[in-house]
Amino acid sequence: MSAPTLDRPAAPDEAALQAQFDATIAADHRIEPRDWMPEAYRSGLVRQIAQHAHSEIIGMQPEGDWLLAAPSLRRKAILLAKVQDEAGHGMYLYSAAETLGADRADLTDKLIERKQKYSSIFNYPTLTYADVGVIGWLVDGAAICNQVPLCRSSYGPYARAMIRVCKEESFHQRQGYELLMTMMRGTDAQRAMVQDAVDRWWAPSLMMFGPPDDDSPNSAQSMKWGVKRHSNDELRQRFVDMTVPQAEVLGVTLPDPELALDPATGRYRFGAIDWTEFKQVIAGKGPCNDERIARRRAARDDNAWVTEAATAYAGKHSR
Ligand code: BYC
Repeated sequence: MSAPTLDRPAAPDEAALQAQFDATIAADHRIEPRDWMPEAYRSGLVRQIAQHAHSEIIGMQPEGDWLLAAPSLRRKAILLAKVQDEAGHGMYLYSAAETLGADRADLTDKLIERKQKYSSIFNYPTLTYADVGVIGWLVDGAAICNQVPLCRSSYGPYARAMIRVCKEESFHQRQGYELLMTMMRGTDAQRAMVQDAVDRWWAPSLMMFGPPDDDSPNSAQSMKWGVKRHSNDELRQRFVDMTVPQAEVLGVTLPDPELALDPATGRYRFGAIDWTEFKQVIAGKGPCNDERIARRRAARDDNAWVTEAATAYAGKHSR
C-alpha cells in the first residue's frame, strides 16, 4: 500500500480490494456499482445481463405477432400489457448493465451484429393463438423458476431489477394458464390447438435453462460469485416438477414418453434433450433467428431519427 498523504488517503491495493470483495460475497451481502469488483465479475455480469435484456426485447416479437389477431378485445388488452411489460423488463436490465459501465446502444449493436446472444426460446414461431397461452404458461413459468433465485444475485442492481420482473412474470404465467384453461373448456379443435402448442414448446422450454451442468462453462464461477444461485440442471428439474401437475390439471400430455415420477426421490425423470438442436439455435440457425434479428435491426434503423431528435433536444436544454 502506498504511503498516505495529507490531502489524499492511500488507495488500497488490489489484494485488499479483492479481500473486501471476497468478504462481501462470503457474507452474502450485495456488490454495488461503486464497489471495486474483479474485471471478470464485471464482464461476466454484463454478458449475462445484456443477454437477459436482449431476450426480453426479442421476446416481444413472437407474441407481438398476435396483437393484431387476438380473438377478443379482452385478450388483445392483456397481450398488449404483457408485451409492454417485456419492453419494461428490457429497460430495467439495460439500466442494470449501464451501472457496470456498458452502453445501451453498444449492447443493441452487439445483439444485431450477433456478437451477443439472446434466449434460444424466442427463435421458434407462434403458429396459433394457443402459442400465446403456452408461452405464458411454459416460457414465463421457466423464466420464473430461473429468475426468482436471481432476486438474491450478488449484484445489487440486477437483484433489485429481478424482484419487479418476477412479480410481473408471475402475472404473465397466470394469464397464459387462464387462456389455456379457457381453450380446454372450448371445442375439440381448441383442445387440439393447445395440445399441438404444448408439443412444440415443451422441449425448447427445457432448453431455456441452458446446457447441462457438465457442459456449462460459466456456471461454476458464476455460482461461486453468487450471481447464479442454482445450476442449470437443478432449475430445469425444479421446472419439470412444478409443471407436470399443472399439465394434469389442464388436461394436456407433455410430449415425453420417459416422463415419470421417481418414487425414491419424489421428482420426475424426463427424457434426453436434443442438445444438437439447442446448439444450432444459439449459433443462429434456429427457425426464426434471421427474422428476429432483421426486425430488431429495422426497429433500430427506422427509429434512429427519434434518438437523434431526443439527443439534440436534451443537448439544447443542457446548454
Ligand atoms: N439461450 O455456461 P452457460 C424471458 C449460452 S427472458 C441462448 O450455462 P450461463 C422472457 C450462455 O449464454 C429469458 N443462449 O451460461 C422474455 C453461454 O454463452 P456465452 C432469458 C444460452 O450464463 C419475454 C453458453 O450458452 N433469461 O424469460 O451460466 C417473454 C453456455 O451456457 C442459453 C435469462 O437470460 C439459452 N437458453 O447460464 C417471456 C436469465 N442457455 O455467453 C419470457 C438470466 C445458455 O458464454 N440468465 N446459453 O457465449 C441466466 O440465468 C443464465 O445466463 C443462463 C445460462 C441460465 C441462461
